Amino acid sequence: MKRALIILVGVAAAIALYCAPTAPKGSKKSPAGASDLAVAAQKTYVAPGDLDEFYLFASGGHSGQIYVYGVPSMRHLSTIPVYAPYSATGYGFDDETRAMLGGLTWGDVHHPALSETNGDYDGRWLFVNEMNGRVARVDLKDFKTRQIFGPMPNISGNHGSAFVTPNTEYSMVASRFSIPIPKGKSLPIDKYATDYKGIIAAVKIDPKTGEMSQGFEIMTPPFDWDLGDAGKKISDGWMFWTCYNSERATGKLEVTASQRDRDYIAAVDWRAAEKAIAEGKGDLIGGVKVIDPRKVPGIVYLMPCGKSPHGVDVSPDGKYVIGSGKLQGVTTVFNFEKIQTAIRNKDFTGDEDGIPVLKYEDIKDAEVPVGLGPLHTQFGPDGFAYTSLFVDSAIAKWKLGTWEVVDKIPMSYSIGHLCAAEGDTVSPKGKYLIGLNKLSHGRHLSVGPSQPESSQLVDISEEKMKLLYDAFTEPEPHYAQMIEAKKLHPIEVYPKEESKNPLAIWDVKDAGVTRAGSNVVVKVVLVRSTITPTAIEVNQGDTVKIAMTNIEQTTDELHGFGLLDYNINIVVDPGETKVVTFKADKPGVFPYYCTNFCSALHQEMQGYLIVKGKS
Ligand code: K7E
Ligand code: CUA
Repeated sequence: MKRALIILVGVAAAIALYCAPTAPKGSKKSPAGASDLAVAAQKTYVAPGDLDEFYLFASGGHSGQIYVYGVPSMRHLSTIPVYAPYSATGYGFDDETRAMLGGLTWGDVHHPALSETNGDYDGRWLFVNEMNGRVARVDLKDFKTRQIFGPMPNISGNHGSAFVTPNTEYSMVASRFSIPIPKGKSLPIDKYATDYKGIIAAVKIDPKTGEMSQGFEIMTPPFDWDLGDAGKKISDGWMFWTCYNSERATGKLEVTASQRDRDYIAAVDWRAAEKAIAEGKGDLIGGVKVIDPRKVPGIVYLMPCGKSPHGVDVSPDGKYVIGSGKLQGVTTVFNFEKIQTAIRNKDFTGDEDGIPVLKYEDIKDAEVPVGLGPLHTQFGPDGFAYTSLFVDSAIAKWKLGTWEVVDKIPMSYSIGHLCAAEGDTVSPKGKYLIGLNKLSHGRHLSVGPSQPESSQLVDISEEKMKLLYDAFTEPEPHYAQMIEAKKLHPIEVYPKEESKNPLAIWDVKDAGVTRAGSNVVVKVVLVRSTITPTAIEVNQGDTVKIAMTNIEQTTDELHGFGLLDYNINIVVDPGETKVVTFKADKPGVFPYYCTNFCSALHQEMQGYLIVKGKS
């Protein structure tokens, strides 16, 4: 802060001296920095009609959504609704997406995870967790949420996910909150240390379709599991998660859960867990097979780590596991081979409910003096690591192997996660790094008390990191994934030949109402510039199912169906069919109209639902 002030004062003086007549009021430009600003502008300028080099998929936190940006322009391209209704795309209004949301209308999204093949992003799916025990899959063919799996049994506060393994075998999950299991059982809080349980779990992913299903669960002491990362290359087959509150405390955790000097990183041999489950070694709890490490040893180990760690990150070669106490001034580099040796030699200092504890000194390679408040680490292509420092509000760049800190750049302000181009894969792309900051105050036009978050684009192509751009993003940017744009090939139209919905129709001649008792099915065609039929008559009390097909096969020709007073808002992409079912319980005449501006006669695209009263 002090340094920022000094710079500001210096800059103000420079403006006054040299460019008072030309600099816009409040400009922070200085003649000395001008060339840098010009370079930064050039590096981030994507000319009209040109395309960005990377996609950024950013967590939308408790908005429940994923935001898509182009990098380096940092332009917001689209919002992918996942856990909350989104009227812009009609998400959560039609039968299918409403069923997927399952009655919940919010989710707290934390960690998006792109699917991987051999540890590299393959551009097929994006998985993302939310706190209410769920993981969702977005298909990157059409950028649509296709599955929401969960809420999973026994898991409360699904923070430690949706990290995928190097060949997308699993999306890994860990509970932040411990509860008595199965869910639904209640026990007094003074039983917390002994009878409440944490859970580590794996969601199985079908390699062809991406469909998720229940994998396995492992019971743990009531630690608060925080974040994870899958091993890769030599550490493939292992999964790592940090935890705080190894004190098993309750109440004011900022005090009670900070008693010990160290918490843990769990090292989980997930192939061994898979095998144990296949051999029938799990206990059925809450409808799922759960491994109790007391009965099934050899699956989980605990690595002591600085107090209350947050992120844990595995280097691209899989050799190093990096994690640290979030109030420390150093980050610890653990050596995977040393971890394996210690496990083989049974070099343990004790156990936690049957889970062996390794010796810190035996498994660590280095403590890197990155600065205060290390949270998360990402990687470049050249052996450099980048660690976010919350307390210092900065990013530290350091070298793997020599453990030398070579550069630091301030972040405005209070960085949490950071995201480098493919920076958590086996082959990071370098070039860009984005600081996902918690505070933005004073760096944008004020928008009142609800301030946006700030995401700052940093150039990492040279020795020194350079700030390129400030972008302002929706809450809450916990984590993001940046992938080369050339890896994605989204479709822009659903081809008519692939239409599978039995209620789809492709000719206005087939549109109309059919009735079976009080069940009414309405087949609707949406095409420029008519909604056919233009009037629908039903009786009060009917169950009405409207199936609408947008028969356009042209990019960008979306149509909407807004039905006033019935809270129905559907958007149908070209070639898509959407179905909405509702009870026509209100008599009267209700206009429906196209909500997406589609043609010169868009305004004419309207009709009437007539609900005849009972008497
Ligand atoms: Cu915000 Cu990964 Cu949920 Cu760190 S988490 S900052
Ligand atoms: Cu269709 Cu506007």
